[in-house]
Amino acid sequence: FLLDQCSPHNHVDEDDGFDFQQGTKFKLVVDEAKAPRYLLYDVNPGEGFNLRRDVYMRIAVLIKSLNEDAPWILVLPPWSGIYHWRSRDIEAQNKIPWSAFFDLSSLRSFVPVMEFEEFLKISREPVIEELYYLQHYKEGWDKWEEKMDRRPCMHNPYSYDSEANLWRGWFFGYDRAVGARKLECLSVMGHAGFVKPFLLTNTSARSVMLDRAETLLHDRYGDSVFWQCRRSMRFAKHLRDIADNFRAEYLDSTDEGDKAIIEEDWQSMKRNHGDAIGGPYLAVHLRRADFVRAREKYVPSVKSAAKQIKHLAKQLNLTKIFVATDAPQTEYDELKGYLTDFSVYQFEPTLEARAKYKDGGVAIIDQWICAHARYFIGTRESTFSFRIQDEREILGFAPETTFNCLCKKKESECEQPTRWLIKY
Ligand code: GFB
Repeated sequence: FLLDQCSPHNHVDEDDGFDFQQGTKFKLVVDEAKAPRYLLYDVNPGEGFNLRRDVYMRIAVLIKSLNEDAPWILVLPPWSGIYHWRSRDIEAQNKIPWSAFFDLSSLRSFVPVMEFEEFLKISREPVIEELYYLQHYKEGWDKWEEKMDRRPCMHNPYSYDSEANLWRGWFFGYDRAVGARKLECLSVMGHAGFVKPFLLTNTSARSVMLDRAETLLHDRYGDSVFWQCRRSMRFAKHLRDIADNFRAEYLDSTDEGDKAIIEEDWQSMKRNHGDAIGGPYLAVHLRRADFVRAREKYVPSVKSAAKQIKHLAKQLNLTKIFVATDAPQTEYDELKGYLTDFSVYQFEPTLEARAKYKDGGVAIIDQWICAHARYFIGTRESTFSFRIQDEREILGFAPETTFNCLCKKKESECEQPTRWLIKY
């Protein structure tokens, strides 16, 4: 049983609150009959930051629904071994808590969440009771229907440690410091909410982990609950502050001037399209690196991207261009070389800043700057660009300034992003 603090009666105690980041106190309310259960999850190891944010939303919406019946807490998977976070000149980027990137009190006003370290602290032993490895159906499918079955594992990255009687595996980079008591593979085809009855009735384990949680789909992509969850995913204040200072210093962009004021509480922030006008710059998200190969059909050459950017900046009468990119320096220099008529900016952190905020923090700073531009153009099919688009919806930009992507070639038109408009 995981909760040491469990007492026989309802119990709310300031002093028993666990200390989270920035002095936030988490009040643990324990009712023995209804002691909370813990849901953990992980995602396919190769996936990037913004795809992982998307999976968080699927699971957070599931947690919200579970809490209508019984108290469940979402244990946030630490950030470890993320494929794209490769800066070699800083310390290994492992076991990073969510508070490094997100405002936890804001997440908590949607659903109860806790860091994995907090979960370990309140656990008697570093053990997850039940682990379900989600997989597709071996035989594939002809007709889509929601279903779930216990099946032999088609691929099993865990191994059994018979001395400890535990399943060992990656566990967010904690490896052998953590184990699972039981492991099963579940073939599943369905929305995240579909596993709710299973969690409520087929298992009574105090802690349950779903690995390969990206197998589950969004319950209702784009509805008002989806947007509540998305609005609650505020970036950590220390990262927003850095981006805001950069905007003010180089891009003549302030919240007041841009008509993009942030309310303290996301729940009271409601904007109409066109309320925000943004700072006087064009922001571009130019996804390169592995995307050049993975999305060869869509990603333009640097030269072609420059042509499109130039054309757009002229059309919009904007002289400043902010570029967020994962391109190597040589490609960025090439791009700048084509844009000599404009002032081109990139957020270039010092080594010290990168060591402190990590590649993930720098990516967030880039996203936040892009979110405040008068006009944004991103890379087709990149979830990094999608998350900037959502941010602009939350701030109240006109959709035509947001849902734009570069085409393979300047000369050919291409499909533009779906306009997933905010719903309150
Ligand atoms: O965020 P993400 O899932 O977006 O993964 P995609 C891309 C990662 O690359 C980001 C870095 O999380 C950043 O770490 N990155 C990309 C950037 N663009 C920028 C940028 O403008 N600025 C900074 N600072 N960093 C999918 C991946 O990526 O692409 C999949 O999730 C796979 O795993 C696929 O790799 C090909 O949706 O673009």
